[in-house]
Amino acid sequence: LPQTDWWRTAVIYQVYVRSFADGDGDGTGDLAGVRARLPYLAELGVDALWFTPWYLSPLKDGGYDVADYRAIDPAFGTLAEAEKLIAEARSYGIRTLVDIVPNHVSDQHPWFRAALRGGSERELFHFRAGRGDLAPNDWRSQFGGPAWTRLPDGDWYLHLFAPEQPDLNWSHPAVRQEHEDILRFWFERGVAGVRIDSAALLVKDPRLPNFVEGRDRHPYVDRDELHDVYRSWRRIADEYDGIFVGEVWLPDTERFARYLRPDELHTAFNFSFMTCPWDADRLRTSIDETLAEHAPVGAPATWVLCNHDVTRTVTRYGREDTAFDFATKAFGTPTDLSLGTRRARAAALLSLALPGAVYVYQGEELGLPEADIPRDSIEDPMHFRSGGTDPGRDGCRVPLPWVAEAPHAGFGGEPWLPQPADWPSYAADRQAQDPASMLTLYRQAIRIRPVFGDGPLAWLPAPDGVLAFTRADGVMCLVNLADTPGDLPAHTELLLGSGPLDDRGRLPKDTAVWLRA
Ligand code: ISL
Repeated sequence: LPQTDWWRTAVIYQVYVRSFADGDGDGTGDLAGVRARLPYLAELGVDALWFTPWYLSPLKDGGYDVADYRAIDPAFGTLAEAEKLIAEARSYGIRTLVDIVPNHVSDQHPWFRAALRGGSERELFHFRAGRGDLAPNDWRSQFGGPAWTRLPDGDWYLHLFAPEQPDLNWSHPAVRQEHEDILRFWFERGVAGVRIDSAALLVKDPRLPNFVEGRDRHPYVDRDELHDVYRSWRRIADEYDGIFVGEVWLPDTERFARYLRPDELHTAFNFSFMTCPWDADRLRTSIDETLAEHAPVGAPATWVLCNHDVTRTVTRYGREDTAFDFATKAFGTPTDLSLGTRRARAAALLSLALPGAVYVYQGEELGLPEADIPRDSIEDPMHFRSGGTDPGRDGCRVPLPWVAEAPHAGFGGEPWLPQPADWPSYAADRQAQDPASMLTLYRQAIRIRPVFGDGPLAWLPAPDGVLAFTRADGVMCLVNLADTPGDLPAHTELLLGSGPLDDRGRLPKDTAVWLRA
């Protein structure tokens, strides 16, 4: 594969292995399933695959609870098979990214097991005495409930997520050393990049102050010491031509851009676009702010519509409130799927026309909706830690439908999460035959996308509610979010549309087109 700055314009497909394809019929997706579907991914035209954690794990948080980074979970396959998969993908021209989770490990990780036995390994975590019967401080877990769990011996340990995910102590040199070794381990195995989970949370104020006391400076988000960690990681990545994509949730654009300085992370997920409502002004502002914050540091933007933590795009856009917010996720929110699908198609053309890299979460190319998971099938710790009020994130993690006529829509065995009754209608084999399907749209868009080149974005004059921009001479992207149909510029050739024009050749509401003069 050519060693260019491929990551600046790449389309990267996110594989949630557990739900992608089941090669051995046990109901859990696995590496054999991915290998069998490499031709599908090649035909889709993606440049790289990002695998959510596939390492040995009790799967208390879908693999974001790692027990051993140097082993693949037996439910998914073996290390030898992962190496084979990386090589096979490369033979299709597809690069591989792995996911690392430096904020915490599984409570089954050998370090934490030794810490529980009372060893000096406790220094690798945050163990503290309580304040009488109270936890050492007032921090809350991101999944709900206190961020501290008490052991029978009276000590407490910190976990920003589930109790099965104890936080590591990043002031300890062994923690830094181990993660540098893990990076090398995977770069040596041919991966092209690494996604960094919860990248702004690792370092804690060593005093572990209450929130009230630490109000001027957040005690565990975006600490300055993080930049030192990422600078040393960057030196390792550079030895291998590897890249990073950071999961950095920070509303402050100036603080966000610090992670993207030339000697730190190459890229970070653009969550402002992912959470933005379907509104022309808001989208335009989000795009402009994104480009403006990336330009000074020379990092490419990324465009993300969905991932394994948030509501599926067609469902989000089919709701009255089209923004995404963890805090407002609720059971049974009404959705108009045909509206949501129309918008998701337009959003696909929008994101694939913007300057930078694009992330596509598995199943988005099939237009899958968020599934209603029966309460007794939910596995996500977010659901349980919320006391059952939050539906959690399983609704976007349902095993994919591949073959309409096959049992379990061709996923494999009885899926670990139930598939909705209409899942076969979304099957990849059916959509591949349908010129109007979401899959066909994604395939065409990824194929045609290079016409936009790598130039900057320039907005074109357009009526209210219409986004119109160009990047290469004569090539345009138009998205109509207004209530009325819009005229297309004269003397243009239609390269691709997210839906049909109306009978007078105008661009209908919630439709996008790519045009060439
Ligand atoms: O709380 C948040 C935003 O307000 C979150 O963004 C949180 O930091 C984020 O969802 C972290 O997600 C990642 O790490 C989690 C895991 O459960 C997710 O699946 C993963 O994407 C813990 O490892």
